[in-house]
Amino acid sequence: MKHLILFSSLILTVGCLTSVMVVTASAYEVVDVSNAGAIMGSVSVSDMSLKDETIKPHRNQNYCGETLPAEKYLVSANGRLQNSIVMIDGITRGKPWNPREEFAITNDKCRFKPHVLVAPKGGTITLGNDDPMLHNFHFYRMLRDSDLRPMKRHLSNMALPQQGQEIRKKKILQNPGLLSLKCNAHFYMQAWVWVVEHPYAAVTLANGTFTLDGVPPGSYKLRVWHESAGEDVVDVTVESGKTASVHVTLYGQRSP
Ligand SMILES: [Cu+2]
Repeated sequence: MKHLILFSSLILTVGCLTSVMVVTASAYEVVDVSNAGAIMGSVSVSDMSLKDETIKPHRNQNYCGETLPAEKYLVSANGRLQNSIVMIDGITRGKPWNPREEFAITNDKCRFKPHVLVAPKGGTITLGNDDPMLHNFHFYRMLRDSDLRPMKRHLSNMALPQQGQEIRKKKILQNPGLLSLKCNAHFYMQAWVWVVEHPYAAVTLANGTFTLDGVPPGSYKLRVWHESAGEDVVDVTVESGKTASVHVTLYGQRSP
């Protein structure tokens, strides 16, 4: 693969596991950004023939439908990718943000909504079930083994058997990095949460575009990740009062 990816600026090795954690030298600091610039752009996939999978649920079809979109490849007509995560790696100073922000993920007709989320370390996430059937929220922390092969480790598992049920959780967002969310009752249900330590992260829209504003002038590494199309890191320079344009093409498969 073009880019052998390290998820973080510093890899922590614990035993034989390499943890997917971004470690910064200090906590995020809010500074004056009156001289800020912005980064705007898009994420594309190189192989425009890639199509999303269609899932045939093995249970609860009467409520959830005979078929469901896997949402693994949501590609616009011009090859741009929805649900890519774009973030500045390792930035420690910048615009105000609220790390105590609250987020929600719900079950809706056997799909997690939203499918991809960025959320601040230290925030609170509300897990909800809108369906009249049991779902569970099984979070895994995404890791690399000693050969940098992807693997995952159980983080938390909560069952929500009743429609309308909600659970507020802080523990889920305690550490930075990528989380995978599965439902054990419906094998195809999948969502992703990237826990971040700064406000410079976004999920691409249906047209594959993103905007990061209020960025202090400087040179940065911009990380782009997509669950099926892989990952890349590109250089970007932000100048005061200007918008840097970044267009990233991913190569249609997950990074090694
Ligand atoms: Cu489920």
